[in-house]
Amino acid sequence: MVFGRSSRRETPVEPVTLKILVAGGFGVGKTTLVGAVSEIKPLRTEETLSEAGRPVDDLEGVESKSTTTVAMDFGRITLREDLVLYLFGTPGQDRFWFLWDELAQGALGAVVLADTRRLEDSFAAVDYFERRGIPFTVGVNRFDGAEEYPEETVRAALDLDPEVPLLMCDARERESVKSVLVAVVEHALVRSTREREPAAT
Ligand SMILES: Nc1nc2c(ncn2[C@@H]2O[C@H](COP(=O)(O)OP(=O)(O)O)[C@@H](O)[C@H]2O)c(=O)[nH]1
Ligand SMILES: [Mg+2]
Repeated sequence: MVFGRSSRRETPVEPVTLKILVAGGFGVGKTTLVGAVSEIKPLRTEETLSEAGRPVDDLEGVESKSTTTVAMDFGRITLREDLVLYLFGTPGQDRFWFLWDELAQGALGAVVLADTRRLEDSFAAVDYFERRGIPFTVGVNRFDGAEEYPEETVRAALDLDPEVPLLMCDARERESVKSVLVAVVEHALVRSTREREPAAT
């Protein structure tokens, strides 16, 4: 059998794989987001909230939540045949902060999820990525019954740089989550291109 050029074209292209972090306060929808888009069964490390954890895990506003992510959520989504994202949900509680630096290694960018009823719970995540220069996009997860605020109000409350994308989203909806992830990738690529350009004289 003779192998011509055509057979070479059939060789599958190795996709580019990028690592994206999913952060934000406790109960903001990180596990839901990863589960909504992941093509593999999301690997979750949920632990039933124990009595011991109750005074620490602030459940106000998330009363129906009975499990908590102890280590992380992990999922995968193919955005295009040549572009695969690996999603890592960061643990929401302050007592697991020591895992963040480990998770952040090699990340292209991040999604910071926010709940307008408890915006302050996402301040720490915004600070974290700003301080480390990791490009991020804010996804405002719309919860039923949560008041809707204009984008500018949310931006001001989170003290976001004008260049940081902010999108309204629903962490339960695949297409909605995909739009947020595309925004993260685009924002990170624009920023890295700009950083590589020689400074104008
Ligand atoms: N109404 C509504 N509920 C949501 C949404 N996203 C998450 N939830 C619910 O909010 C709770 C906390 O979500 P979870 O993903 O566990 O939050 P995490 O702590 O950030 O991982 C769960 O009961 C979810 O079903 C959303 O967009 N809308
Ligand atoms: Mg979770």
